Amino acid sequence: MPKRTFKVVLIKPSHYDADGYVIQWRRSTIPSNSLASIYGLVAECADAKVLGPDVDIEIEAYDECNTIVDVRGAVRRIRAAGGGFVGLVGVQSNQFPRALDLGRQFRDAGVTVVMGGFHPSGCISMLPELPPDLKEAQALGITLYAGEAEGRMADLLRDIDGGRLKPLYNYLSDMPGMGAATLPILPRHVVTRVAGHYSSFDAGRGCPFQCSFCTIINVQGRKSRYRTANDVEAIVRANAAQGITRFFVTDDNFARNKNWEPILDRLIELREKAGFRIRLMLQVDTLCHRIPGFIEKSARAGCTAVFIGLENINPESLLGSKKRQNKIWEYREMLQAWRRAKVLTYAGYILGFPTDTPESIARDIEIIKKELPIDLLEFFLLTPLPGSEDHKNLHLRGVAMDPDMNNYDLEHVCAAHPLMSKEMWEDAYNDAWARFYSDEHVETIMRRAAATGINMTKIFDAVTVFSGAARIEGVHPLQFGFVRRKVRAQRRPGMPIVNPLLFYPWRAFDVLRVLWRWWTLVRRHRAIQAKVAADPTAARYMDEALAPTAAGAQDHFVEVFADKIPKTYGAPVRVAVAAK
Ligand code: B12
Ligand code: SF4
Repeated sequence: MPKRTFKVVLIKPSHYDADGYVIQWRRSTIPSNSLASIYGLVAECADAKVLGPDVDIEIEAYDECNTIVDVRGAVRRIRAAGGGFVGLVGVQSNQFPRALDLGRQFRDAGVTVVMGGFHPSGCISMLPELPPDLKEAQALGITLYAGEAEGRMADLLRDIDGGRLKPLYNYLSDMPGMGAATLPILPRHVVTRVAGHYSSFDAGRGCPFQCSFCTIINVQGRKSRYRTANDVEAIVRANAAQGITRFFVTDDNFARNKNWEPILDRLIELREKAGFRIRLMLQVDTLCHRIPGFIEKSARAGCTAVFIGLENINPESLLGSKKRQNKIWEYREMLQAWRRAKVLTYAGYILGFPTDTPESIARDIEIIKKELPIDLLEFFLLTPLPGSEDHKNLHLRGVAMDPDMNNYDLEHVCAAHPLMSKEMWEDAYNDAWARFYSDEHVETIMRRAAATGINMTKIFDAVTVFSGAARIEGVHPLQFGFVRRKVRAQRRPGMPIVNPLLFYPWRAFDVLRVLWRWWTLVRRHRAIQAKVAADPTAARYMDEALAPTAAGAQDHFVEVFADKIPKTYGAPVRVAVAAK
């Protein structure tokens, strides 16, 4: 039987900056796990010859954050193969407009397009009907895929190949088990476009908590679904075979993965007995330090950095968003526990809860700087993300929200605030970055690192990126990369393609301006690092954040917020007394 090829082109779209250029870099800093998941699923179908013994399934994978997508080339290759499709992968709300623009170009060329990810899934899971933007996608002939694709990819490929593709696939009410789920994987040439050659996997999905700003629980559910230790080992071995041993574990809350211990034990075994040089970045909640052995085993398994959903220090804000599990009186102890394990802490901090004002935000950040031993703090604007309870409630009440999904990147104000105007809120966001990453506080961060044995090169790199990403590049550190690219012709539709004679001089100036600002920032941070290194007393540095809490004593900031902590809430007695 003559062979034929079915070409699958997977694209993880990026989104547009304020000038309408796609946010992309020579090297991105964080891998796309959605891309790895879908690649793994299609690769499995290719190996299993699900379209028949005579059909070779060929896959290309592109993360637009680190690769310029050649639409015409992809169309040519699909046509030359005689069949195939484009998968727009892991499309978040902020990436939806870009995904739609890419999808439109492929549809204009008559290519089949399927789009999945949190925007379609979140909207379909929470809203009474499809929002206009998803209807627009369908009108272009783009198929929407809501829910998870594990165990279902072969059916989709057969539908496409057999000309039976439906406009919508909705599996939201049927979450696949993760026990023997297909493993996420990307070929080495895709992984190496991420700085540090990090790959990723999700060791589980689902989170038991109920934060009202969160989309995850409504898309992936509140029940912990998890991979086995054997499967995690297989992921590590498959990557290690291509020379990749660094992983971002994308579980939103690895501490609530019911299988965390067997997984960590297996990784420890691979590191300590089989010599794998595994490095992990984990995401955890603020109660993880209470789980016996969790932090110690994470560190032994190779965890060098941890993202913590701190979100806020004001209990009123935390309660208002149903983040009841965050106990502020335990923050310092939890952060110190990670520090003892020599793991870098990144904490997410949300600005714009209903009682926030520019003054209260500034006050709270100063408190954090002084009292909490956080290495990197990253700021987000409270945003009604499609798929969250907050978004659903505003939508049902008919409250105005920004109609441009490109702005739902947690860096733009998308809805009104009761106490701050849009400008005040934006200023408070910009001020937060400047305030936390002031030279004075960068010195404190470095002194704390030197005194507690945290790797100084890592702290220098991380602090410099976090300090400069928002302020110099105008993007959140989670979207940051090295060497920004702006393609003249890839501008957001509706914005003019600039004449080359104007574009290239502007771009040259833009590059030089940004380089100069990075150069001055790096020099300042180098000088601070040298000052700390030259200080003979550096190892003995101590401050309020590093000091152990005396028995029965309460952190100053906990006393400040004592009246905001409900008496039934499990806070130590002193706080309740102070609240009277
Ligand atoms: C890892 C992660 C990142 C990583 C990598 C991105 C990625 N998608 O891999 C980084 C750090 C880059 C990132 C950045 C951001 N993120 Co993020 N991220 C995540 C996280 C924790 C895991 C993503 C993941 O791998 N999920 C597992 C995969 C397998 O699930 P999935 O993408 O839904 O894919 C499945 C299905 O949707 C479907 N599917 C998906 N695509 C396709 C395509 C086809 C063809 C088919 C058939 C099926 C299909 O099948 C897949 C397998 O089952 C999620 C939360 C979560 N639990 O998912 C947040 C999440 C996706 N991020 C979110 C946000 C807001 C952001 C940022 C804007 C935050 C910021 N200020 O920086 C930026 C966006 C910038 C950018 N350029 O990506 C939101 C998105 C919500 C929304 N409505 O848009 C989420 C849901 C978290 C939240 N706060 O609620 N993120
Ligand atoms: S703890 Fe994190 S993942 Fe869980 S509901 Fe809250 S924000 Fe979502």
